[in-house]
Amino acid sequence: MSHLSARSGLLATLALVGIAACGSGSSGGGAGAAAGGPPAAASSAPSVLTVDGQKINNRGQAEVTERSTVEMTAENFAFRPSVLHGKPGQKITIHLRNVTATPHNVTLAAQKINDDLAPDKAMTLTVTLPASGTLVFTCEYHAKAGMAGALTTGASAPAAGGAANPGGY
Ligand SMILES: [Cu+2]
Repeated sequence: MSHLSARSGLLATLALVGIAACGSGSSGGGAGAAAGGPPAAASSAPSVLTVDGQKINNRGQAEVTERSTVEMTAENFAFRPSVLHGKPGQKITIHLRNVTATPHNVTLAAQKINDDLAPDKAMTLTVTLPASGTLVFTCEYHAKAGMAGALTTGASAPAAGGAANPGGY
């Protein structure tokens, strides 16, 4: 994957694609942050972002400008939330929990991050938001399946471009 450079093209492609992997198997686990109410059953198709050629299964955006830490879960096959938006150059510590029975990974080559995450384990990693534009991270095992996320700054919030993200996270 050589497309990890910071760019501002996250809005370039916002496509709605049905994801076959969304079956009845994921119990959600009660990870806490999603206490907003039951998800709309049929009305909201999952959205998929594409940044620098990397497909991102979009499970919502978190605003982290006023925060130093954020909770994130690794699912099959997405990070939730998928997009972290904050200040240019801001450091943010991610508490990432793998809520699946599948090994996952976080790779952010530009920041020399390549960490595996075993099933039902959690880890902490600190990333730096880009000076401008958008930086993509992936699970190296499932990147082709769209298991990826983005760090973004500035006024162009990637998930806000279309009405494609009802309810958010
Ligand atoms: Cu994965």
